[in-house]
Amino acid sequence: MRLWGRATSVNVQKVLWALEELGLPYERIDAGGAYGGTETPEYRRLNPNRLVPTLEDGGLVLWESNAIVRYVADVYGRGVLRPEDPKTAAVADQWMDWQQTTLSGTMNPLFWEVVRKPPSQRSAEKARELTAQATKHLAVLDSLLAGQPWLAGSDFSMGDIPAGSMLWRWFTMDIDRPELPHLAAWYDRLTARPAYRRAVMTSYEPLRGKD
Ligand SMILES: N[C@@H](CCC(=O)N[C@@H](CS)C(=O)NCC(=O)O)C(=O)O
Repeated sequence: MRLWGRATSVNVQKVLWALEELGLPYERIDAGGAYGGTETPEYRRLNPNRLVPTLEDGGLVLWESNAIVRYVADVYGRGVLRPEDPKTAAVADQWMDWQQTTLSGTMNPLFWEVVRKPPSQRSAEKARELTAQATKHLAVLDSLLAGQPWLAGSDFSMGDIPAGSMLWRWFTMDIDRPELPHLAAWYDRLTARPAYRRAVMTSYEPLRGKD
């Protein structure tokens, strides 16, 4: 398998995490951000959006990080990342869509406000507003996790990967985080996974904006 995308991208990290969980061999090619490479005709043929990640596997070319995680889970991770029970798999799917349609809508702007913008362009008020919005979404996870260890139920699954990938930033960004004890306990469980540490818990200093 060949994966295009810089390792600092949260969307690339989802795929890396899934591959690492399953111990699959892969080659990663730096692309996007400071590495560029996404505007070439060759890359555009792979991914017309000119974004990362893109995965190539045996003639299949796939983009959209969550679709890639689903594919990897389906083909290489049945019963490990993709729950065997269709109802449990549907719940895992639900949380993956929720991350893409709901959580990332506030977490990405928050990361830009606090980390990616040069200090002179950051607004403390905007950061507080975005933190409050993200907290509302994360409180949904906190309530769920009061009664179960993982998003799809009793076992870790692909459903934990998209939202879980965003938690490293949430818990390390310079913001005033409210107490969400069950979310924090889930984060602790994630950080105990070697694949999470390798794929997600990496420095985002190269992304920090400077004046
Ligand atoms: N919905 C897409 C979003 C992809 C996306 O926005 N990727 C960002 C990195 S997280 C990107 O390629 N940005 C331009 C760049 O890094 O050059 C996915 O989940 O894969």
